[in-house]
Amino acid sequence: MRKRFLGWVVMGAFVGVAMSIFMGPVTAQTVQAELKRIAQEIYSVEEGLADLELRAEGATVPKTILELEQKNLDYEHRLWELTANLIEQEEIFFEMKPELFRLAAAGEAKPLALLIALEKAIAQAKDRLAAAWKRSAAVEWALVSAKQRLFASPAGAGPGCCVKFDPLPLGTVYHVGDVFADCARITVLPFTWASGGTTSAGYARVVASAKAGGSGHELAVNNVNLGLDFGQPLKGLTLKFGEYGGNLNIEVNGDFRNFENFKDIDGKTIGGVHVSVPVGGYGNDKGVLKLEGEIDTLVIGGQELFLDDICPIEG
Ligand SMILES: [Ca+2]
Ligand SMILES: [Ca+2]
Repeated sequence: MRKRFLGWVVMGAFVGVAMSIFMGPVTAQTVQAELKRIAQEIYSVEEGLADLELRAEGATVPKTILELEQKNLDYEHRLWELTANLIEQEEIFFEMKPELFRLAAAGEAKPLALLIALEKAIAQAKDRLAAAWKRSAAVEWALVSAKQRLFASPAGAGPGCCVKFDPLPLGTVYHVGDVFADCARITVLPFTWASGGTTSAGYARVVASAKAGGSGHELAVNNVNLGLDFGQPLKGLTLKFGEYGGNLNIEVNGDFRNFENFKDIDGKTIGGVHVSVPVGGYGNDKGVLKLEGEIDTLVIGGQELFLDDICPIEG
């Protein structure tokens, strides 16, 4: 009697499950549709991450790096949510499985097709999830490289090291906020016009135009300043310039000057450092700038300025 009763209960349960699978509020088809939606969302997250990876590879500014890190974190949160959604659907599907198995074993085509389709949908969603997480990791690696580039100790720093711009790829353009290293760490900064107004719209470009009087590559400085950090205070430095128009900026140890031609600062003391211009400096010419005295910080820039061979004075 007990056995028979149990049989009815089991049978009733089967009917109930069968009802819910094909007709109830949560059907296998609902699960299938939900899995499809989850997979599509994961795919769009992965696309967003692919875009993020490209941007991370080109990141040069701390602000951008932090923004990209925040975006990556947002995408990670979304992936966790989608993972939770996926597991939830998997659990609902798991409840249906015994009945689908039974119906499939009984030779019914539709439950078998559903069973296989749902298993496939889950596997595909997991594949996509794995690809998206891998992409998120790739963003992370690209950001690690960006930070290493940003904070690299200046290449070749040390005695006898000059900024020659020769190792920098020809045509590279740097904007305000960019940092690059060639012997010194060089930060691109806003420029102040003769009027006193400032601009952050300028750039510096690696060229080979032989306008500064050095050799190989030189830097064309167009309405930006360059902050030069040799990693230690200097006893002075010399640099070669070509100055073909507009005004110039120099700031030595925090002492800022805005002037027309290098000759204007010849013989002056700026930030406790003696300035001389032994060659050129009259505007529209090549020349040499010499700074003698302890330099802790140095910023220099112009409008149509070319720089090469920025060399610390040794000894
Ligand atoms: Ca050079
Ligand atoms: Ca000038």
